[in-house]
Amino acid sequence: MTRNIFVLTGAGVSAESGLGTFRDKTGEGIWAKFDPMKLCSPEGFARDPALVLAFYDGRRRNALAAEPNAAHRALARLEAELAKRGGRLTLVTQNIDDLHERAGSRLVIHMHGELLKARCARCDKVVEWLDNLTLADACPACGAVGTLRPHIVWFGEMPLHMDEIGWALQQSDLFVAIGTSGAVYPAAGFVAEARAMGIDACEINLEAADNALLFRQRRYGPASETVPAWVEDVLADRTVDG
Ligand code: BV8
Repeated sequence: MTRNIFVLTGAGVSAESGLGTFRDKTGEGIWAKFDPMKLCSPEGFARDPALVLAFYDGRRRNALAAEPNAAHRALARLEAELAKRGGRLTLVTQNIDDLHERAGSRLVIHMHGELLKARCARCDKVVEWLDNLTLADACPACGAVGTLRPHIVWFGEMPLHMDEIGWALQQSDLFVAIGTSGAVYPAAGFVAEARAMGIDACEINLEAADNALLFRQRRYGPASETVPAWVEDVLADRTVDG
């Protein structure tokens, strides 16, 4: 029985909840419409903070209006069931929505930050933020005005919780990537790190990701179907051959 499972999720797990992905083949992805360097980088924020804040305001509203789907719920169930059996699910997400939490997952590591939080550039405090975020807003912790930014990791910035992630990966006996294109590092490199440590790897995606060849097990289809089926197989101990 696989007991310590490390799951990395990407935008594909939230796609059926109506939240956009970034790079899908149809060319409809977020980065096909918007320039990531203008909207998802510290340089872009310095150049035009109002534009970046408005971009994330729209995504925050969408995330708050979205509902978790069967894939989110299946991962919450897996976490609870593994804990009952003395195992552990480490859920690391590249996503900035809170759908994993709203589906019932208790331990979610947001390596690219969280849309529903803001961070003060003056006192570095992270605060919950559910409304639009503007330069006129004051930091609830230190009172400074105009120093709040989304608590999100932009390109060129250090992802969060990397030490905890590295430790959890080393302790796992299965690495599973769900709904991610394998295009953004260092997350895209986790599978190579797992394989180098002799940890088995499984890809669950709509279609093969850029780094698909590194996965021994592969399951393709919409996450709302493939993830619940995979969780059933894990809990019934039927996943040895992928
Ligand atoms: C950093 C912010 C230094 C929030 C994002 C090598 C090593 C290290 C860094 C680099 C490197 N090479 C290049 C870099 C720099 C850069 C990078 O990787 N650039 C890429 C473009 C080449 N990386 C960075 O800058 C990172 N920081 O490197 O710091 C460092 C170095 C080493 C160690 C530590 C630190 C910071 C990266 C974070 C940037 N922030 N987002 C936001 O606005 O959302 S990244 C952006 O892409 C997204 O936010 C998302 O988090 C991320 C990954 O995208 P995916 O989640 O995979 O989404 P995508 O659309 O691409 O794919 C969706 C998948 O779902 C597809 O496969 C699709 O088929 C599938 N799908 C669709 N529908 C469904 C489905 N699957 C199932 N069911 C469905 N229904």
